[in-house]
This record gives sequence, C-alpha cells and structure tokens, in this order.
Amino acid sequence: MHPSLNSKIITPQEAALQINNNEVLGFSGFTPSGYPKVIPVALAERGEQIRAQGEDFGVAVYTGASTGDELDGALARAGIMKVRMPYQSNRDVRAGINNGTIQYFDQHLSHMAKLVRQGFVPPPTTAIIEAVDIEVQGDTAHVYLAGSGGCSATYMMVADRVFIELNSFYGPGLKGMHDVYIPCAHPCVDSIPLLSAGGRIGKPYVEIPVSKIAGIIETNMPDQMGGFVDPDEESKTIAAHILDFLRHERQKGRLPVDLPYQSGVGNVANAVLGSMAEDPNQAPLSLFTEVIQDSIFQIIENDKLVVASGASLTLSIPGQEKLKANLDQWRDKFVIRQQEISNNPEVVRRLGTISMNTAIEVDIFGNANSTHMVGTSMMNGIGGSGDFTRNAYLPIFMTPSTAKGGAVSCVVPMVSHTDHHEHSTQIFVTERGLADLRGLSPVQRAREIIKNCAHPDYQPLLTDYLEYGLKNAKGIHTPHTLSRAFEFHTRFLETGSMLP
Ligand code: 0RQ
Repeated sequence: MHPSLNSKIITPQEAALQINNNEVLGFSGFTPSGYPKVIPVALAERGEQIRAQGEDFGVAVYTGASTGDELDGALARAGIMKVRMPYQSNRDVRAGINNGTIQYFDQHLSHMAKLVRQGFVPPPTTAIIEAVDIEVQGDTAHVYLAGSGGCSATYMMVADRVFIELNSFYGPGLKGMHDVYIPCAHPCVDSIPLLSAGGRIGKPYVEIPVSKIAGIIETNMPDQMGGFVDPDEESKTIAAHILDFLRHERQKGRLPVDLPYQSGVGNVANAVLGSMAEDPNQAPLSLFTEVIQDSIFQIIENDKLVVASGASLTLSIPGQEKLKANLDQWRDKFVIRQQEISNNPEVVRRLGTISMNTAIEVDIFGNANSTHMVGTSMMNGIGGSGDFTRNAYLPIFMTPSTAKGGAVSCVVPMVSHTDHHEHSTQIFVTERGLADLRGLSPVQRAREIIKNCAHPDYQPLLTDYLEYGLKNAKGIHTPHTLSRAFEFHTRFLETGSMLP
C-alpha cells in the first residue's frame, strides 16, 4: 500500500459507526471470494446493539453474488439486512427471504452493475471492498481487487465513499489477474472488444479519487469457502454422460474443439470439469465462466488449461494455499472480470460458450427451475445460469433424477417455478442419461426426457400424465392437464413424498 494512505487506517468498528440507517451498501464478493470480512461483522454487532435499544437499524446489501458467512450470515442474523440483491446462498439469508423479513431482488448477475449505473435501483452510497493492494498516482488511487471482480468497480464508481479491507492473505501477488472494463453507457453502442476467453481489454485495477477512500482496514484472512467433497457416483455418472455427448457432437463435426466452457457452482459442476481434466481425449480447455473452482488444479496438472476467465476464484482453503504458492507460475492463466463482462450475454454468445448448470427440477416439456423449492421457497437465486443458458452455443442442465432419498422426482410434469423455459434449454442430463431436446416438439421432448432422465420409480407416473393429456387436452401441442399439473408437488406437500 502507498505510504501516503497510512493515515486512513481505521478499525472495523470505526467504519461500522459511519454507516447510516437504511443506507445502500455495495460490497465486493462473488461467491465466498473477495468479500469484506471484518466490517460486516462489526456492522452486525453495532446494528444488534441499536436494535436491542428498540431503535430501527437496517441496510440494503448489494454484492456481486453470494458471499461468506461473515457478511451475509452476520448481517442476516443481526436482523439488519432489509434488502438483498442480486444473489445469495446463505442459510440465514434464505430464512429471512422466505419469512418475509428480507426483500430479495433475484437478478441475472450480468445485469446488476448496469441496473445500478442506469439508476434503475437506488445506487450504493458506501462501497465496502476487499483489495490486495492500493497504489497512488497524484489524486488517483489504483485499487487492486482481491479474489473476485463482482460489481466492485461500479459500486466504487457510484458510491460517495469507499472503505477498503486490505487483505494480505494473497497480498500483492494477485496483482495483474483482474481485467477491469466497464462498457460505455447508452446511447453509446461500442462493442465489448473481447475476442477470446483470455483476452484483456481493461486495467488490472479500479481507479477512484484518493479522497473517496474513507478508511482502510488491514486483514489477513482466507476466503471461508467450504471444501469440495470427492465426487460421488451420481456426479461421476452425470459427468460421464456429458463427456460421451460432447465426444459424439465432436465426431459429428458440430462442436469445434476450442469453444470455451462455463460451469456452475457446486460439487456436480466441479466433478464434470474434473472428469474432463482426466479424460485423455479431452483437448486443452478454455473456461469462460463465473466461478473458478478447485477442479482448475486438476485441469492445470493434466496440462489441459488454456485459460480460465471468471468473476471469482471460488477455491477451498487448501486450494487458496495452492494458488498462493504458485501465483508467479499461474497468474497469466487466470483473468478475473467484473461480472457484467464474465457473464455478458453478447460475449457468451459470440465466443460460443458451452454452459453447464444445475437445476432443482426440470419438467417433461423442457422447462427448468433453478431457484424455488415447491414453487414458493427461494433456494439461492438464478445467479448466472440465465446469462449463460439463454446465450450458450450449447446449454446443458444437469440434476440428479431424484432428491431427498428418492421422495422427490427432479423430473416433474410442470416445474413449480420457471427460470429457463423450453425455448432456451437444449440438453438435460441426470445420472439415468441424457435427453437431447434440439429440434423436438414438446411431446417428442417429453418422451425423451421421461425415457432418458426420469428415475424408473417416476417414469410410469410421468408417462401416465403425458398420455392422459394427449387423450384429454383440448389442444395437444403441449398436452398439460392443468388440474393435475402439480400433482407431484401437492403429494409431496401432503405426504412428504412425490410417490403415491
Ligand atoms: O437439500 O441438502 O437439504 O438435502 O436442494 O441440492 O443436490 O446439493 O445441489 O448444491 O448442486 O445446488 C440448483 C440449488 C443446486 C444450485 C442448485 C435439495 C437437495 C439439497 C441442494 P439438502 P444439491 P447443489 C453459477 C450458476 C442456481 C444458480 C446457478 C443453484 C439442496 O446449483 O443455486 O445455476 N443454482 N448459478 O435435497 C426439493 C427438488 C430438489 C430439492 C434438490 N427438486 N425439490 N429439494 N433439492 N432438488 C454460479 C453463480 O451464479 C454464482
């Protein structure tokens, strides 16, 4: 850090004292990566004290995506999170959303920064950002972000003041990984000049006036990212189906070898990339994705990484240690972007990205639900799954065929909430097999999905639903029987199982 900034060093409590009731706060962080870790905890403590005295205190929390428990969990448990956008995956935030105490605006991640800059949502007045270094040139500070890009540049640009948590865990070794680029504002129509997954079009830091820095807090903490479990048989089988399919597509000449991949968050997604890394026939991979998970090390160690572009390094703690030890060697293989670029629909489509995301449930006609449990309860949010699915060269959705020990079928007559509709989806995969929906009518899709993806315990029920509709519906293009469409979900709510 530039020595002229020493006078700005404060404690997290001093920062928290300056936050006002009902303020909109823009935090860094995209998944538990690169999020501030000590100011939110101090703010939660302060908020709890104020509320214990019977006074109102709450804030709106904008981030890149989900964050760590020191941010989301702490603010939710303190009861001071009033508004949340655009994505979360924290148990306590989820509880607040589903009991109505937190107003959640679940938004495509690529849209968030623009919504703020366009003034469509109230802009953050304070930005709270994790960084690895700050340089100063004249009146300008160059802020080098930590493990994620998120919407940090936009929040710092629009906020009146910025608090920075300067985390020495990675330290300045991370400098050079970020590519910070903000598209011009309409009516300007310049294209984003990104022509490859690894292209660099911006600066490695965010520029702000030094005068905006309201305080700096020094920390030394890894991101609190839970470890990945070794892939289970189900994940490995799903991965094997996807690899077989990609091989088949390549043989047919429909899949150029060097198209980039996006892969969603979680153990299944991690397992798919891990399997690709181990496949001797797999050509080196470019990732144009959001979350760079631990499977990246398998890809690097098998000499299969061309480049990994994402909005965050979502690594377990051993993964963060590994990266830190190899930063000099690997830095050029990574590009961390602001999420409006990592997830940019136009760029996703132009590069020909192959997307692989997990759904909560899919229906027999090709719609997917990524967000809601039994139609009403929010799980996490749409995240980047829509940014990629709608624009991918080849969009793939995966899910185990059942959940809750078989009591729930993840293939249902009609999804209880629609995030990705039949016009955007193309490939569904479960551990039972893969359904290629391209070019198929709704009834043809239903037959493929029931045959290849549904669990055998549920196949007769789904077939009965389809055949009943074909006999009785007024029009049979999409032969739903509306009075029965949610019979699986209704049975689950009444008996705890979708099976009769
Ligand atoms: O609950 O642990 O209590 O049993 O849902 O399910 O199988 O552990 O799945 O962790 O991979 O998450 C879609 C939520 C999958 C995630 C979703 C229950 C199941 C379990 C979790 P339990 P799993 P995962 C990139 C892309 C949207 C955002 C996105 C997600 C729990 O992938 O949030 O794609 N996606 N972003 O038992 C009732 C069903 C169920 C069910 C599963 N049909 N009914 N419960 N469960 N299916 C990342 C970003 O955007 C940042």
